[in-house]
Amino acid sequence: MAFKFQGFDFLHLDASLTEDELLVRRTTRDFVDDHVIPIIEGCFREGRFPRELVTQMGELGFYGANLQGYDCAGMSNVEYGLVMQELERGDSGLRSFVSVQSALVMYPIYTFGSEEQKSRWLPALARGEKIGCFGLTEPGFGSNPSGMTTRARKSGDEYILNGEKMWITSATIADVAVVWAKLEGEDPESSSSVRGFLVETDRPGFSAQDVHGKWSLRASVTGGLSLQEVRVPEANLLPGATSLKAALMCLNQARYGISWGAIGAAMDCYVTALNYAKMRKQFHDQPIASHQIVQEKLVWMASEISKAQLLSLHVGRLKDAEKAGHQHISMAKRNNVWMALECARLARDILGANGITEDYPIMRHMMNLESVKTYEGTHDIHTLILGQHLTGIGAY
Ligand code: TGC
Ligand code: FAD
Repeated sequence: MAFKFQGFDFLHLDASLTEDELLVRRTTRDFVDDHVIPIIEGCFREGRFPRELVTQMGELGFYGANLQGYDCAGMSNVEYGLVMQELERGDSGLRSFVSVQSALVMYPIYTFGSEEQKSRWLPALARGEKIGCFGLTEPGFGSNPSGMTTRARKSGDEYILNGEKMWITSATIADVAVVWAKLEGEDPESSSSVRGFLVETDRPGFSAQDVHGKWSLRASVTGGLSLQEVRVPEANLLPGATSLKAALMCLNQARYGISWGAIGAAMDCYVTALNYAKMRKQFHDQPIASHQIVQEKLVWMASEISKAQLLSLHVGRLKDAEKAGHQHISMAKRNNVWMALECARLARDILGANGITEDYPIMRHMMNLESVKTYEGTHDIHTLILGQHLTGIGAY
């Protein structure tokens, strides 16, 4: 019988999940066991995004899962988080694809879009018939998107966009890009000059290029966007996105999902290391799990995973009650990704030489998590966001 992932629930948190939440997790876990695990090491090695899974993930309701209507699954935020957890147990790249489609493309259309934009794009994105990407980062502006140089110029009933975006997930496979740009004629120093646009990727002047040579997120497409005199009709402006704050609100959705996703990768590393430590024998024909230092590493992982589970579940419940602030989400993203990366390193250590091979998922998770630590606000930027919240003093 094929291996079925059992998860890790030291604190009996499953008892506080609803039947629906457990069902969503079971469905996603089965999907990952049956369709992701068998192919993902090969995809990672080949640097290939498993596009063949896109439609099936749409059928399972993964895209825009926590949005209501427009063919979206209407899940709670905790259910959505559990989907992200299970997907990232498979691979951070797959979770990234779903995160971007859901939190960074569908969420802004849902929240800031016109009724016409919602009807046109959301059902097709929910089914995976269309793919979206989110262009905020630029070659010169990553942690500080307010410095963006991409510009939008009003010309009659059109906007003309010029600029470069970099490190964009799904760039070269997207049908539509959510592009953030400053409106000419407004004060470029003010965050209220920022607007969001829906740009169909077949428009003249729009091009996308893959980033090659990544040693992380190899099963995910990452690229640059180039916009040269790209004309979009007025109707492509997201009417509710009237400042940088709108883009930052999208990031909250994605960061929340990442906080859950990181737990999935960490659990996979922990379970792999525990099983290996019980089986691998060194000195006196004893399993390495019998050595105190190995146990200390396993205990660290188990404790930190449990704390991360509590954190994300609580923030999820706050979010469902519309009480989650962006500072809560920053804490969850910062803590859980750091925790997962440390788990990957400890697990790799416990597996000794075997830990560096593709026979185990650990090295792949570790390399992926280096990106996850950087994107959606680096670990240190989240430190500064929290520091500002606690002290009232921005230290960027
Ligand atoms: P600042 O002056 O602090 O804020 C401007 C206004 O926005 C408010 N605000 C937020 N609102 C909602 N959510 C948030 N997270 C918010 N953060 C700030 C703020 O209160 C203010 O409101 P108001 O009413 O006073 O105008 O803005 P700043 O330009 O100084 O920015 C601060 C900073 C550093 C926190 C922000 O720039 C930042 O978060 N930088 C990190 C950039 C980042 O995370 N980029 C991610 C790009 S997308 C990506 O990586 C996708 S990866 C693929 C995947 O998800 O899988
Ligand atoms: P920088 O901002 O140059 O930071 C470099 C280092 O300096 C970091 O350690 C940082 O913490 C530190 N630093 C910066 N400022 C300060 C400060 N004030 N104080 C202390 N330390 C500081 N972006 C998108 O818009 N859409 C996407 O879909 C997307 N997908 C991505 C996919 C991948 C695989 C990756 C790697 C990135 C992706 N990004 C995307 C971009 C990502 O959001 C940025 O990489 C991230 O915001 C950091 O920006 P940067 O890489 O330019 O680093």
